[in-house]
Amino acid sequence: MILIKLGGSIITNKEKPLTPRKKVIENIAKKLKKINEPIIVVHGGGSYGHYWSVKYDMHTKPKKYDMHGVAIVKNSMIDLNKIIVDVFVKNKLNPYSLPPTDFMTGNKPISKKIKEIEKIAKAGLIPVTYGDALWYGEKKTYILSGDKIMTHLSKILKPRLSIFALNEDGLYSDLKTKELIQELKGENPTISENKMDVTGGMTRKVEEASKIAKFGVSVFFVNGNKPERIVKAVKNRKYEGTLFRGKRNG
Ligand code: IP8
Repeated sequence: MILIKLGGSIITNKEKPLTPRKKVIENIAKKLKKINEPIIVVHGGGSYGHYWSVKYDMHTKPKKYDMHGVAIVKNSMIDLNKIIVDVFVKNKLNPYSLPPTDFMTGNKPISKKIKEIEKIAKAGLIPVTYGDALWYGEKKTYILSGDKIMTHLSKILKPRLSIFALNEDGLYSDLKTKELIQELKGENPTISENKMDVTGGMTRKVEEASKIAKFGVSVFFVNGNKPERIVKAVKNRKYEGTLFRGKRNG
């Protein structure tokens, strides 16, 4: 079982509201066809969900946000999910769209439902879920990041690998020279911040990747613009990206 998160900055143009990067999604779909293992796909919000979350001042903390904002964010994520699922179908993949309401209650994952997602993947469908605006309870809602979903799924399903497809080659030790960190062994890199992500951009990804590695699951950060790198990572070929090696005892 392989988990793949398609970051919002890879599937959309983050500079331009509501702009999908269809060609990139298509290139990724073509490469996913080469993976002969069950996969689950999670995608981010990019210039869909994040654009509206910023406009309506919605964040990951459960609060009484503007309900119209909730409706609009949710609707925009359905639109983006539909674009991805359409591209997958056109490329002869078998996506099975699942909003996170299917396996989350409040901010907790429902273990039984998540185990069912694994069965769906093993039967030959590709469950596709995404970061979303979610009901929390007591008139509160919150933004659930796709990165957090990766952590929930990794904890319960212990996939062979969790991959984050980014708009970068991986993590850089130096932003100017773009020198790539090939492997992280528990140390926490310093990340420069990104302003438009309500869920925390790269900092959040590194945080979730470190948690996932602690469950004993290896995590790869790879460049989604070069989707053959996803296939290489899966097939244990020489990888290009950043590896967080899975460790059971911290
Ligand atoms: O881009 C957040 O998902 P992420 C989705 O994976 C929304 O953090 C609705 C902003």
